Amino acid sequence: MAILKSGVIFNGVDTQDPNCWTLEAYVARGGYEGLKKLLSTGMTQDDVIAEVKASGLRGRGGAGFPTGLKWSFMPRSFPGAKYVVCNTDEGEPGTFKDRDIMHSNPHALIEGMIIAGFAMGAVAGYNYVHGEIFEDYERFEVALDQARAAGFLGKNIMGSEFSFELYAHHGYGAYICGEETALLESLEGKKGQPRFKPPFPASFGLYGKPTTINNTETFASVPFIIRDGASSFNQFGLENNFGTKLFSVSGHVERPGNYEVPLGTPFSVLLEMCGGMKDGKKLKAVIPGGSSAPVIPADIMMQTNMDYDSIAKAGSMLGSGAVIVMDEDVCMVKALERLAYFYHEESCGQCTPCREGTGWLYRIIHRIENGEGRPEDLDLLESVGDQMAGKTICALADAAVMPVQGMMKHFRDEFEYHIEHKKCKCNHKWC
Ligand code: L3W
Ligand code: SF4
Repeated sequence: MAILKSGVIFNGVDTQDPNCWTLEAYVARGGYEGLKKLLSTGMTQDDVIAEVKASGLRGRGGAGFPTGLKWSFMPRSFPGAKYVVCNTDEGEPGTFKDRDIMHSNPHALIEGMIIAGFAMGAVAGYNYVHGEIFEDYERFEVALDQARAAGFLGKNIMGSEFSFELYAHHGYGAYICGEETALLESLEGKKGQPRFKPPFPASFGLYGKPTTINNTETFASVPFIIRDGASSFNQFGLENNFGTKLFSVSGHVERPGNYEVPLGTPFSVLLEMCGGMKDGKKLKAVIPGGSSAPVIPADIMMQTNMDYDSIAKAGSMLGSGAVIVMDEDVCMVKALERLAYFYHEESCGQCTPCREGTGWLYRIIHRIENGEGRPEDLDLLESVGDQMAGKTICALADAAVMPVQGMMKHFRDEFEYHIEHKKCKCNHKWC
């Protein structure tokens, strides 16, 4: 898997070295210097949060919420336990960056969580790992042991007054457990179903205590910010979109993989880094931020930069940074059928519009794909989507509707062709 050795998270990491993930290798490239700095220079909780705020780091799990602001929501003088939780429930179709962080640089995540624990006065942290990630979960456990043995975790960390423990928790592979409150339910040993928000986890989180949940990539960016300062982080990216971002590029490119580039990098440059289009085919469209993000046609995408604001302007979202590249041979009806099936399968079922709506979306698209579509089906898709979006407990229903809306906006003609001719416009032998 290709990872650029530059930027914030993979800076200096030789991913070809089988020992690049060890404590020794991490320390040799400046690891745990951020933690040492804050403990030895007398930085306060407010100082750390101010530095993270100044960096402009935004949540890398999908929503892009400002990290420093989220940390500042945690009550200061709460009498009981507070927690930090890492969301490594990486399950969004197209996303495979967080497991790579655990694979090649797990101590960056551990150090980031320790710093977060310090900043928010948490007694413990939990890393919730997707149930289908096995080897990297085990590696993370070993990295935790290494950090503990070196005195970076546990009581009186590095001889200071600060104590913090960190645990890994293996999920069972349900996509919905990547939704932060479903994750908390699952961590508590219950069925992983989202809670109503508010209250947000900052006031009512794990075991009802104040909790901050961030994505793996978000935590792994923090050691760099504390060690080198917010201004160093600001050298990457642009206003409102600072830092580097890991993009999981999949689909029809020559070299799929994770690429860490500054936010604001033109998509055309990212595509070039991936070796261009596979077999010299033409680019048809791109899903720029994981399966929930609306598709963007090639002509718009080639003019778009990879940052939160530019992708939003192009009518989609950066999400978790999963870039799905589709060539001229892709049948959009088939592609959407696959996505609709995923959301139907993964709905937790507690809200009627999502439980029933995801099923209806799938069944309508499935019959169009199978040459049994009716002329009124496209309006029906729209109307089902309208009954779902914004009407449920969590964002999964919206996530199921957005890809449909994107396809209808840009590739409606392919769906109309399927309905009228009862077959695919592209006429490929596999359609
Ligand atoms: C306190 C307030 N806290 C917001 C917190 C909130 C959450 C964060 C963002 O994610 C995205 C979606 C997909 N007081 C607060 C507050 N917060 N207001 O800020 O919250 P929100 O509601 O904007 O977003 P969200 O529901 O947490 C939705 C993406 O997540 N997604 C899939 C992601 C998949 C992966 C993966 O597989 N690796 O990350 C699916 O929905 O992009 O936009 O922490 O508590 N007033
Ligand atoms: Fe469950 Fe869907 Fe409701 Fe989310 S929107 S809580 S996944 S039924």
